[in-house]
Amino acid sequence: MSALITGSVIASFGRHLMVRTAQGAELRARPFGRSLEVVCGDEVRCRIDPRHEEVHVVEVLRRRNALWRANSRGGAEPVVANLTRLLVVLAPLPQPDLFVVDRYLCAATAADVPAALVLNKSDLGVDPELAAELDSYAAAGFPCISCSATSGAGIEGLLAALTPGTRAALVGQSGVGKSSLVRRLLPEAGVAVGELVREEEGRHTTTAARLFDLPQGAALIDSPGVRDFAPAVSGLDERTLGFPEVAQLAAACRFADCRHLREPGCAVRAAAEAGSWNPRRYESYRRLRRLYERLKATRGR
Ligand SMILES: Nc1nc2c(ncn2[C@@H]2O[C@H](COP(=O)(O)OP(=O)(O)O)[C@@H](O)[C@H]2O)c(=O)[nH]1
Ligand SMILES: [Mg+2]
Ligand SMILES: [Zn+2]
Repeated sequence: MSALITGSVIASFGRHLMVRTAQGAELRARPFGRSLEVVCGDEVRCRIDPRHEEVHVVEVLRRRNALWRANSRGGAEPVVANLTRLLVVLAPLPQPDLFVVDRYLCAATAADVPAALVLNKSDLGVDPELAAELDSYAAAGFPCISCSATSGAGIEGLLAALTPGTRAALVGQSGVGKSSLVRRLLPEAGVAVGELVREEEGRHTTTAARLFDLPQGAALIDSPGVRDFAPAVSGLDERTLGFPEVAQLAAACRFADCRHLREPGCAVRAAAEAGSWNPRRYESYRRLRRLYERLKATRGR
């Protein structure tokens, strides 16, 4: 017989995991069985097989929450678990895809995790158009921390958000500076996932994330850059899809089941047309609505 131990998953790359035990040992592990989905941030129970020197995760303890994304079949896949905050990172360069930002925010709302934006590379300057978009986000309840991993400007604002006990995940497009921010906050961090990556060579993997403990008692999860992201259908509020502005405006729609597209008397569409709600955010809502209906249909098949 082998012992069962509990630990935290501090790195995940596909089915390659790093588990930290309560004693602080870091063990390479794999999920036991095909159906067990384990992600960075999970609390797990492991079985150590001393003969084969293998560690198997046999159980994922109940998650407080998780960021769920939709896969191509319309199903839900966890990305990271047990967060207290989602930080969606963007930068003047690469050109921000705000529709991706929006969809991350919707996933955070679905998970009931407070989200904020981090505008990195502030040293490159922020054009008025992007500044106006950031104002819209702030009005919707998503404040923005502006900083530069390179120059260090504004880093104290990011640190202030990482109070003791916080567990925040950095997500966003590749190249926005997520890993650079971790390195700025924790210069000795390096790229510890490298080891896990090599083993997986030649295989298709979709998940890689790494948790770092910060000296002030917060933890930061760095995640791989994405080109696109869609929140899982199952967790989204059918009415609002996770847009706080829709939640607020929809009270004045003529129909209780308004989808805020072509319906007569739609207060959401009216607000976007009048410009009292950012029309780009409304367009984002419409796109997510189309995706939502498509994924739901796929899932139902
Ligand atoms: N100008 C500028 N470049 C940055 C800043 N932060 C990161 N970069 C650069 O952006 C590129 C991508 O950074 P990286 O941390 O790998 O992005 P990630 O894909 O989001 O993890 C690198 O070439 C960094 O040197 C910043 O604050 N200002
Ligand atoms: Mg990175
Ligand atoms: Zn409506």
